[in-house]
Amino acid sequence: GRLAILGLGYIGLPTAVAIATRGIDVVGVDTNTARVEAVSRGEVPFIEPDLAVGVSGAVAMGRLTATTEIPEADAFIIAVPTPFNEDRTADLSSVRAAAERIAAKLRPGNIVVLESTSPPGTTEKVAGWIGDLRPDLRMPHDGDFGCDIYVAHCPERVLPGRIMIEIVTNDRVVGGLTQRCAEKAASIYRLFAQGEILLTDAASAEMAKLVENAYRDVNIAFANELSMIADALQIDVWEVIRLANRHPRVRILSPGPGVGGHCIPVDPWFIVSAAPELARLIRTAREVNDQRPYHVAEQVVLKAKRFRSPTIACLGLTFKANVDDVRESPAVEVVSLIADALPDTEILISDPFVDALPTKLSGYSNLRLESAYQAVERADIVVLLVEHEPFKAIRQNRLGGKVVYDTRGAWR
Ligand code: SAJ
Repeated sequence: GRLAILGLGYIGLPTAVAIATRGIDVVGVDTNTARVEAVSRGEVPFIEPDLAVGVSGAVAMGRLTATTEIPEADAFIIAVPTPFNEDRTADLSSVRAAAERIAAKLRPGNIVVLESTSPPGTTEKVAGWIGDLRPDLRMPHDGDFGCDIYVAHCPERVLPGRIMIEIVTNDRVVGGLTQRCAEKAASIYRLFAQGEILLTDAASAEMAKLVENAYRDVNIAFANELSMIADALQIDVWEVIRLANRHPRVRILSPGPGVGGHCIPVDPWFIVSAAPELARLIRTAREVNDQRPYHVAEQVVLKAKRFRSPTIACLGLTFKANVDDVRESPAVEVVSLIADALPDTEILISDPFVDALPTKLSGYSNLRLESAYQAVERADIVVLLVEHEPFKAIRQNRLGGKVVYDTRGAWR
């Protein structure tokens, strides 16, 4: 058998490796030629533990190839991004383009799985888009007498930084447009998933994925709100959380400078736009978390006002610890807000996972990337934005005499 995966990103590439490693021929398809060339050479275009060795191995064995063209295959997995539009509805253009490109190559018996996080009803739409282009094929919605193409949703749910582990160990939800579609799609995941495979309908699978991320968002918002309340009451939020978490049924997450990544800040909006009147808590959580960078930047500016010409060190730029991903990073947002508010203040930025300033920060003349050592050494104010492992190891005596703002509670 041969499997095609559309999208060689954080989900598509690890999935390709997981399946290729099981002895299946996998063709990775991406519209980005640079990425296709990198993968063809056995290289990984981003940092993720254990992925590099997986890709180079799978390519060397000849099990994984990459191309910009859709091949013929027995099964197709769509793992392209689903960003959101200005009005916070899902932008399905990449999913649609992928479905339409697959359509031309489909043969009876093929399986199409959507892995991209999508609003309820998207899997149905995928089948519709394909059906429109291929009236010769019976699609799942065409009736009760079986179909030629099996369409299902199997949302990815791996955690960046732990993708190669979780892709194998996580339970998987497989939602089919029909029961048979779910069973067919499940057969792909049985190849490599060691967790349980849970069969359901497509809309439930779509919703389950959104709910997982909304759940986390709401819980982080709870912690972030607590942090602001505690600050106002001059109580140490970390101490409060540490104590409350000793209750057998309480598990409060950590406050931070905001919620980043391309999933948690986006997915809850798909629920809000599906049920705007009802999704009140979910919407508010989003707003609380989106507001966090402003609050953190404001606190830093207040601290800076105590100095005549302070130097500020901002440690961390990525969206969370120990990854190299700066997209939708609240740390980047905080830095740009501080730089806007204090245009004459020297701001030293350090991040062991980042070697150039992200575009959003490249226009400021008062920003500079530095080693953590230099940044801390020279700063009057040290702001910890991401609890990267090397930052946690910074010795407390090096922070002595400086104003320290630890947004992650890592130096407690
Ligand atoms: N964060 C906090 N406090 C916390 C936990 C996280 O401020 O206590 C922040 C992080 O710093 C980061 C953001 O939240 O900015 C999100 O980080 P994360 O580690 O919670 O999640 P992601 O975005 O890396 O991955 C999530 C995961 N979803 C859940 O845990 C429910 C992952 O399993 C999903 O596959 C992924 O989204 C996705 O792609 O949807």
